[in-house]
Amino acid sequence: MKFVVINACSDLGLDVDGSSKGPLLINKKFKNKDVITIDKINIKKSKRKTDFKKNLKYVNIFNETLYNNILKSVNEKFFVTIGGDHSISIASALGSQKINKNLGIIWIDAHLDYNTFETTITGNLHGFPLAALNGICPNLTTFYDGKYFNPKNTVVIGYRANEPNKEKELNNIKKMGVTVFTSDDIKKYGIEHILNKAINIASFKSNGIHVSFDLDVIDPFIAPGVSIPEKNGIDLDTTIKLVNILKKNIDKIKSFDLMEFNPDNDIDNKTLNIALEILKKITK
Ligand SMILES: [Mn+2]
Repeated sequence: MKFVVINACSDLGLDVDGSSKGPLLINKKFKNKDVITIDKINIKKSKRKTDFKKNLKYVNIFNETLYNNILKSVNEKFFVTIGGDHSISIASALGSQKINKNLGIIWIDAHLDYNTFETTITGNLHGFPLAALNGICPNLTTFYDGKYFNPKNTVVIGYRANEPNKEKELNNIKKMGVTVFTSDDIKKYGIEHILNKAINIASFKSNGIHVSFDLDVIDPFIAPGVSIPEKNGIDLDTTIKLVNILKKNIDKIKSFDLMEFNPDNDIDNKTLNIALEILKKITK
């Protein structure tokens, strides 16, 4: 199929380095003639424990650039955004929303990414994007003047409640009406059941779906090359099934993110190879 690839080279969304190098490594092996690269912003990034808005200004500058490039270059073509940390998906998803209007979203991730400045305990903005996409974090969407994603069409798949102090984030996401399927739900009911439900929810009365895939949804034993690994992730077989089901529904999917590949933490190119496999399946 015809598609545009966007390399989004930023790791400003967290105090761990490395994910900004992900896109170009993937792109060496995943070639396409239609490629846009948004370069890393070279600043000394904030990693201070007491900074609860880490690199906010530069995350916004990066996302505004990415968003404008999407509006300028993508038109109505299917596009794949390769990260980079997950704060980048604020721009890719809103770009797709602006183009396609009234999209639902499926957020495949070990984390909820639903923090706000009221709930964050790290100040790492890669933990905020889904909240921003539902419109409750306006400081991260200053460049955007369109409709946000409706929480009723918003689904998280693969969350595990490993982290401490997550009650507020979890309360917010439930209060907003987002559907959350955990990693345990997938193990209990099977990925076919869960993902088909998610597709129905995200596409209900919408014009299509933006899918955001965070590689940390996969068990770190299989895909160690991420910045914030969480144990009890999905296995390889489930990952392949998941991607095959997405492909089967590709007519509904308008855009796709592959996020959080961190080559610094990868072992024997395990994660790189899975990332390539996912991209090939989605775009073939
Ligand atoms: Mn994420």
